[in-house]
Amino acid sequence: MELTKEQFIRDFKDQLHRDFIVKINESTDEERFLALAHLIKKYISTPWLERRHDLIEEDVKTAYYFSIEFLPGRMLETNLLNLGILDLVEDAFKDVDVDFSDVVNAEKDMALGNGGLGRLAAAFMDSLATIGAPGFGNGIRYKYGLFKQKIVDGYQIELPDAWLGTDGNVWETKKPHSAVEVKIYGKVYLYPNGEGNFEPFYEDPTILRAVPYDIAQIGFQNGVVNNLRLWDVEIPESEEDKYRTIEDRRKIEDITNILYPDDSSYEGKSLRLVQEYFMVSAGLQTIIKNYLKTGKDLKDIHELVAVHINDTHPALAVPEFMRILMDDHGVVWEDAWNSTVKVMSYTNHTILAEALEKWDCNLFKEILPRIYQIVNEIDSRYVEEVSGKFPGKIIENTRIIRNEKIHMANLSIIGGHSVNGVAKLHTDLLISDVLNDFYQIYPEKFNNKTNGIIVRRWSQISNPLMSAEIDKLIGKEWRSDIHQLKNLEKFITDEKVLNEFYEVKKENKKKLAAYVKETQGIELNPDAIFDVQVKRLHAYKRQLLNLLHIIKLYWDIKDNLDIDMVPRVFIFGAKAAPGYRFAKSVIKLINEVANLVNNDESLQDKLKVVFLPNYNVTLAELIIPASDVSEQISTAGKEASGTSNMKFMMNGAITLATLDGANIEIKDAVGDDNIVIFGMNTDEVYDHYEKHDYNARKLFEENPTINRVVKTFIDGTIPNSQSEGQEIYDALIRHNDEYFLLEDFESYVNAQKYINDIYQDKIRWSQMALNNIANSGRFSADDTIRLYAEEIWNIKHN
Ligand code: H2P
Repeated sequence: MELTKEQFIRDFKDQLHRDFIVKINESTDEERFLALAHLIKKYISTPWLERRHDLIEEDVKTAYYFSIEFLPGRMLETNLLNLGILDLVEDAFKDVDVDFSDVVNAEKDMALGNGGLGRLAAAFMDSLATIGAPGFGNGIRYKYGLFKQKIVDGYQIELPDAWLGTDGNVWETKKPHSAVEVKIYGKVYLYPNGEGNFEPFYEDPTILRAVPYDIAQIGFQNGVVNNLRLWDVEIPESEEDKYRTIEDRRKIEDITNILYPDDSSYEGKSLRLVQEYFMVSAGLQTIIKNYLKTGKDLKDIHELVAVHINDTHPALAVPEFMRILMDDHGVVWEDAWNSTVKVMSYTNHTILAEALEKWDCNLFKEILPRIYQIVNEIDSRYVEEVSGKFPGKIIENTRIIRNEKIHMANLSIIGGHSVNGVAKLHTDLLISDVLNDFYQIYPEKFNNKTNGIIVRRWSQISNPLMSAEIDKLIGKEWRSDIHQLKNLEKFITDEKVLNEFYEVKKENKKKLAAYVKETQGIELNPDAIFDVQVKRLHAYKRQLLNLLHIIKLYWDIKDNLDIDMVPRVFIFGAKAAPGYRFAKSVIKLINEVANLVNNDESLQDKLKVVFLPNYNVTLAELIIPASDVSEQISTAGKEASGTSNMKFMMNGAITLATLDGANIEIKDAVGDDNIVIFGMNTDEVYDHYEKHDYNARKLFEENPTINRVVKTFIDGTIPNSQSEGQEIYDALIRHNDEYFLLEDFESYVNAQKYINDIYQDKIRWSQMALNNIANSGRFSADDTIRLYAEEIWNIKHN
């Protein structure tokens, strides 16, 4: 946008004055942040408004991305960068003597997500706007984001993340006039309406008011502003008499209170299903209402509307779309179904059975009586359509209702025209294994879309030092055309350049070390290798394998205090789901091993272990630029894609990885010499499954290193963790090590030794790092989303 520094300073002072009646030098950082955010909203209000109107008026096909998670983190810098005024504002703040980074730090993380899934959804919002595609988000405005993690005595403690504070989210705009009603519970009766359709009659439903809050999604320096719409629940005025006590009201308000309510109880399960339906119904009603403004026939809606089901949580979009078309607008089943399948598409994000949602029919029927009828009908028509054409077993495996459960992935696949995995290997596994039955029926629906990242955020915003270095070498065009990073390859033998990149990394390490010192009181040596694993804590991601290796190093040093090794700092960041006991035990053990190691002077600082609490997007922005080694060590076949792996490589960390998810594509991008691969591949893992021949106890008994390391969990070496140590020992030995840590252990240790060796050759290491940076452009989410736009949604982009 066109703006001078002087004009900006005037606008900003004005905004502060009007919002808070303060002068700039008396204002707090929070006031400054809020005023700046308000000013940004003012700058974009016209394109934001026009965008919506233009799309409706000009009959432009629009994609709607439905996701139960959106994880943008802080938005200030991204918004300024995308508006093209980040440098200008930083500069202006210097002129008025305000520390810009303090203003940035006044923003709370918007953490309406768990990990990669939600972060990807937020990235796609940015990319959609950046490629100028009409793509809007739909989600839930949770009052509490993902819990805030504290570590007390080594244990994870979960505190509510009241990110909205008392004044709400500064980026959002409440749109009460666009509220819609959503019906749940009650009974439903169908009366034939004489036109081949039914008129439903609802008896005693619970009626919810869904109120949208819109958040602008600003494209990168292109004037486009898309919309992310998050839905909040309220009690409709007409229903107020029904809710006389605070307790009654709370039951309704709870619906949008928290992300992923604990679903171990019936109430928790019900709440989750209500959340899913609430978001989907409110979103779809609005989409259809807007479509009708074009004056076109509803049976052609697929020509202007695409709806994306991000993971199975929004799968109710399929029957809800049918319901609205049929019940509210009288479209007959066949036409409604034809449109629904053309409108819907679905992304699968995991092959883990636990994450493929299934709902108990009784619970489903109770909460969503009309939707249940429709799902039933979809299911029986499906069976009718495929029977005789495919073996009974395949039909049984793919139908929606089976064993009194509703299979949401099956609903998404049958009810849509596209199913995609999120990395090549993952899609191959869906096709060959997990969804093979479906593949036989609908091969044309399957496609791959390897994940991507917002390259601007993970370089220009989070790593300004590296970005400046790149500018010096190849000019600034890479900032808007990431593929130009490839030009860095020219410098791969230039020792001066390599040294400079090494120094940049060291500066970033010092910055992280300062944070660790300040928050944890642990001193880190910036010449040590910073070896990092940050991601959701889950057994398949194998943080425990990392810990086994740390224990091995601990014993190696204790055995030989003169051991020749580059000092190593292991850094972890990970939240464990509140009900996930094993994951919490791993956190406890990492922390206790950290205590043991960090306080043992005999190790002479050769080994340090840091667990950074409350890992989130903001912390990632500090950690990733400071990392030397990127731990991507999941059991082959289990990590659908991974996206932190892409962020690390872009920041010049060397990937230490199994052949899993997008690691394989990173290897293809950088070449075998610039990545360190270890462990079993997917075929070998599957071979164990087939032959049932894995024997962890044997490895434990026959391999002295494994034996010693694993026994460390139960022999008292690690203090204060007897029961957790026993639990981990049991998981590995008594329960036969589900994720093959012990089988991959040797190979992992060797890979780590190799890392230790090459790090000593500074030039070689820096070459590898530079190669990674130069080849990271292919993981841009802008490119990924272009493929979604072209191959799945058929929407236009620039
Ligand atoms: C999940 C997968 C990742 C994938 C991401 C986005 C569910 O994220 O496990 O492999 O990259 O979706 O597609 P996560 O584990 O980080 O919660």
